[in-house]
Amino acid sequence: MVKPDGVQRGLVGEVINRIEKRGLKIVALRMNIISRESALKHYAEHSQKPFFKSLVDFITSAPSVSMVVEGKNAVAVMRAINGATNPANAATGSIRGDFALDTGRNIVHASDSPESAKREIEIHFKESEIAGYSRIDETWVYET
Ligand code: IDP
Ligand code: MG
Repeated sequence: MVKPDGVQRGLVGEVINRIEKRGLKIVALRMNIISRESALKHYAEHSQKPFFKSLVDFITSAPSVSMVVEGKNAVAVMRAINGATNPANAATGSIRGDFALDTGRNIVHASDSPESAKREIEIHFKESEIAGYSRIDETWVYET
């Protein structure tokens, strides 16, 4: 997900570019203002944290771009593309390491396990909004 700060800072294309060029496949994509109900579910694991209210307020404050991304080791690779949660610790070359300074304005979200990916996808997308397709470069990305 490109969070509202990423959208406002004109970084949607930059994020998508990095995902596509890595060889991962975007199979669903939407811009919208996330509902409070969805945001509360999405960040439920953080409901007892002191930053929870400001996080939910922020994520619902303006449009964000949600995506479903597939590919080999997609969860681990997406988290590496994004970089560490606190941008001060994020490697240069990652999105947060290149474009962010503050944990509360860290531009992107990615699921932290296949199980959380499944849970989060169900919050944000209907089955019919997810496209199954082959990318023409797949044999050049994956050894078969
Ligand atoms: P992640 O986005 O790298 O998975 P999580 O620990 O799951 O990081 O936290 C979710 C989001 O909550 C972070 O991306 C960040 O925007 C926000 N957050 C996490 N920790 C803090 C904090 O200590 N202060 C303010 N916001 C935080
Ligand atoms: Mg997380």
